[in-house]
Amino acid sequence: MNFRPGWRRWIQAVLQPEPSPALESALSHHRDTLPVLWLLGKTGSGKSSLIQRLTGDTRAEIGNGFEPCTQSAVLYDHPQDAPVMRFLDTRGLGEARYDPAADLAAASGGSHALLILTRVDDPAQEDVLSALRALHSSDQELAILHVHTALHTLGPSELTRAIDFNTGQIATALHGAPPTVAVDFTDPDDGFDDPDVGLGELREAIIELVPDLSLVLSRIDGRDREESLYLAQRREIIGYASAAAAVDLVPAVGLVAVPSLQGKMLHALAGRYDITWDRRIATEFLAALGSGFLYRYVLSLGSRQLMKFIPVYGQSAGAAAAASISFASTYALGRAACLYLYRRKHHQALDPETLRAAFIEAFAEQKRP
Ligand SMILES: Nc1nc2c(ncn2[C@@H]2O[C@H](COP(=O)(O)OP(=O)(O)O)[C@@H](O)[C@H]2O)c(=O)[nH]1
Ligand SMILES: [Mg+2]
Repeated sequence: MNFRPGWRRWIQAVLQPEPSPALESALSHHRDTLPVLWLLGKTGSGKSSLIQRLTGDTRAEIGNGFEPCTQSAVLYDHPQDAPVMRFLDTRGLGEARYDPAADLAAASGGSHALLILTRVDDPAQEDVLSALRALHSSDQELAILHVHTALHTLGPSELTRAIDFNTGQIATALHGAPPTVAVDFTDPDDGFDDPDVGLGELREAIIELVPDLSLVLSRIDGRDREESLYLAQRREIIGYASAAAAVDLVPAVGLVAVPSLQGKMLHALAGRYDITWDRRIATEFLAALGSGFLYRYVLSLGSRQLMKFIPVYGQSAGAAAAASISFASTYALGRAACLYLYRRKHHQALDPETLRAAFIEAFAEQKRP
């Protein structure tokens, strides 16, 4: 006998997420509100490399996961299945017959920040400059960062001059000097001490432009192997959590949308640990947390009394969504699942107290001071 209202339906939706057109449409709307970083630079300036280093995702190089946006611009969701941000890669700049008008219109409308990429060994930036002049005269308000790439291609004596030259050209076109960072993303086989020169500064500069991205771009090192593996899944967990918070605001989507997303997340996470998420494992995981615990933290309306522990997911998700219990509970469920899956994969025991502690720590983690 179970006296907890909604429990059975919640469990059912977690165990067997149902495809729903209303959910899909809410998710697609949510995607459209995510922060977009627009990359503008000539072909070969390092746009794909930059996406790859920021996301750790090799798809950027291969070209999978791109969704055509205009004839030459592509949108790239990261992480692919539960995105927290999008990149708009305008390709073809600097190539013959490329007309940037459509890309400029698409990019300047929906972007939260513009990253201009120039190679230090390439002073011929006329195509970038004319795009920027067009942007300037369109009166678009856009946060801008100028990224100098391929540092090691010049020796120290030429480097400063080259950087100053490109910095000056860009500032003139924009009628103002944007902040700059310099990077060198080299192939580890190239033998440089640091194949990711400037990556930390780049992350910081982007967070400065788009504070919403601090939760996803900040780098945290794991204290042990288990935590490092969890941190590798964290962006995807945040993606599901913010999607859950967003769909929670859409009454028509119904009460099963959030548990369906939570179920999908658990399924996806299990795959990352090479574990097949089936009914038996799911039930075992939920049983380890305990129905009373889950009821209190995940599904009870009364859990809204825990609001003071709720993380705030930036401005873009909207104040109401940020205040949603759905974000915190989905996030914490993801964290607990990673611990559970890790221990299971390595045939290590896990007592319910430790599992619940991981859940509660994640739940409280984002609490603002
Ligand atoms: N040395 C160096 N090479 C880079 C850097 N960024 C990109 N490259 C190389 O330049 C080439 C073009 O880079 P890619 O990221 O595909 O440029 P995209 O056309 O703007 O997407 C590739 O061979 C990269 O390995 C960099 O910062 N330093
Ligand atoms: Mg590219």
